[in-house]
Amino acid sequence: MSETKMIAPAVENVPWQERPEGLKGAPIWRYRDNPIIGRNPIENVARIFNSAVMPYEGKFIGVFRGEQTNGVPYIYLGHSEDGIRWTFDEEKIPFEDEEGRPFMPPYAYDPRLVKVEDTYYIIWCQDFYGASIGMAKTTDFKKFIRLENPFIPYNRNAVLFPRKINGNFALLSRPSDSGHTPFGDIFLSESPDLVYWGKHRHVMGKGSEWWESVKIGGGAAPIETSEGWLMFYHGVSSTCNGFVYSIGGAILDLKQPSIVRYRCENFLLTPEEWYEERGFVSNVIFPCATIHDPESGKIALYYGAADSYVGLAFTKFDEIMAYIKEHSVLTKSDTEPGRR
Ligand code: BMA
Repeated sequence: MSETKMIAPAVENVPWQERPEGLKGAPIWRYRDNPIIGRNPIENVARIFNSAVMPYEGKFIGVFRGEQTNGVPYIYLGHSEDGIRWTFDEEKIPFEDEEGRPFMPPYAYDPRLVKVEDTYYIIWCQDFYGASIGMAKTTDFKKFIRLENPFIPYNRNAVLFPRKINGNFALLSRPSDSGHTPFGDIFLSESPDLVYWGKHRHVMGKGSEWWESVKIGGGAAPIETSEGWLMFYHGVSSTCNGFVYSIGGAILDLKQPSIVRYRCENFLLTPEEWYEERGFVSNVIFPCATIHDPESGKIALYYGAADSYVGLAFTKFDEIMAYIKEHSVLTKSDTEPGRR
């Protein structure tokens, strides 16, 4: 066993399948019966993808991007006994504002779900005179209180760290434009109260390797380890048939996460299966959450596939850390604190 430790609450029932024989490349493998969520999962929702899940009261809970039959995405709550078979509420999440009035953004997509101290936070992309980050909190998954938007437009792909760092909440985000952004780096912002955000830092830019040469964006909430924050993110390359989204891995400095300690030059997973290569937007895999256990080292990674399905993949903590470190290539901007 390596000396590196995962620092997280124990989750004994992480969804799991053993590594298949003959696996090549990065030590990460797909669930054999993927996709775990197929088309038309509930009335008026054509596709669920790019969604985030968490352990909750011995079972699992999640926030799901449901593309309604009118094409507009919104966020739905889902429940699961085993993290694999999910049932969904038929109604959209009923957010309210801090004064108790109902709040329903015109659209909401790519939700993440992160527990910080005793509160669960949902972070997503919504309209704020352009695409921007929305945020809400809940303690019981019944009452959802929408918070101030952290940033002005345009920004997508935000995810909180699962604990405060140096006394502040820490949020990764990807400034963008209002379209299918052909650029994008990951930034870090801090807040003492989730209202005022600052101390913005550049974390990492698009990669020098071709699979992430157009843009990158945050994915699952970073996992704390004794060697830094393990981050699964997405990287995009451009082809004559459009963008291809793959999953990458990096390890950020524990105390100053705007410094990248290790960044894997190879993708960890790239579209290969029918449900990743064929769909509403083909050749997209988009990580949004992990369920992980420090005792067993099991990590289950949830990702959207082809903007149509949810896929599940597995890896072992020691193996993925070793692979990222062994194949790490850092650029100058990775190793800077990211303040100019
Ligand atoms: C990005 C986001 C994601 C989506 C991806 C591929 O810009 O909108 O929700 O999965 O494009 O279409």
